Amino acid sequence: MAANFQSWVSARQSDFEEVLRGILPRPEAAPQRLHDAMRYSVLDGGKRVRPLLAFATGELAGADVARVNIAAAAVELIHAYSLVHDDMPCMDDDVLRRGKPTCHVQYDEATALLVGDALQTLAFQLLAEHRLSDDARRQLEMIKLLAVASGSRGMAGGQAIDLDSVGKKLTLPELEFMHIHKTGALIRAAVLLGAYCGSVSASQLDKLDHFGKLIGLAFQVVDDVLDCEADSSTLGKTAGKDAENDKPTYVSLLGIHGARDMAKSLHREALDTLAEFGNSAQRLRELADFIVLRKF
Ligand code: GRG
Repeated sequence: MAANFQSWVSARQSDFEEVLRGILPRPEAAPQRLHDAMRYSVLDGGKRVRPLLAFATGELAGADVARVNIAAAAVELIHAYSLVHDDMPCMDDDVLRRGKPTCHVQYDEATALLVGDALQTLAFQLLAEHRLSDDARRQLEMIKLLAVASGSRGMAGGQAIDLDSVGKKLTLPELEFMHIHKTGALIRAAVLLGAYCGSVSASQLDKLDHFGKLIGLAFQVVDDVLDCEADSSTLGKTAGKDAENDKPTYVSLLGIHGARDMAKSLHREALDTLAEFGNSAQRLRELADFIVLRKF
């Protein structure tokens, strides 16, 4: 990672951590256990890939960083809720997340369920109570965008297909459909929300949307490869779960080399969609490189 990019990432991550600390309910406020568990599940962990994408498109679109902070926080809260629920016994039943015991292990199942519910509603509260665009209709579009990306036509729908696919053989288009929804929809939303906080033309928005779709899929292909190749301490979550759960993945369908090749070609295509942006898309290019070349 180039030094300049590394310092941009570190600065954005540490500023964003403070933003999240300020947004989440204070741990001493009632109900304390729920608030404590919400903070446990969101703070001090995660790569913050989705917020970083929103910051990069926000910079490209000349957005006010205070606005992007709120949009990025909304996406990250939805992401954190999805991880808490995904780890529960009724779904993936996992004990390790971000290098710590999962929420239901550290607290209890009912609390984990409520943490997810409360993080999700807090995300939409943020989008409704802060001004994110000078155009009120644009702000409503942003709320709808995140709702669709998170709901049954987005992440929750992808998760439903995922749960249903255990032990089944999916074709490549079926696997792609699942992941475009389960993982890709929120990544795409992060890219677009950052841009919506600023100003871009309709054709630039189309290009960013396409970039978000490609890099969201690349993220998942790499996730499948890492699940096979990396160990649990590097990942901060249990490695090898996909094979253990007999889940169809890019690796089970294409083999490790095929999956790596697919990630490379999605990466190339994603970079191509940014060609017209010149230097203003440099951070997005670097994030695309990070997403594809990451080791955790
Ligand atoms: C429960 C509605 C609902 C959805 C869950 C996102 C998801 C859907 C499940 C997570 C399971 C999983 C491992 C998905 C693969 C890709 C993914 C989202 C990985 C985790 O994201 P990272 O690597 O995590 O960005 P950090 O911890 O860095 O934020």
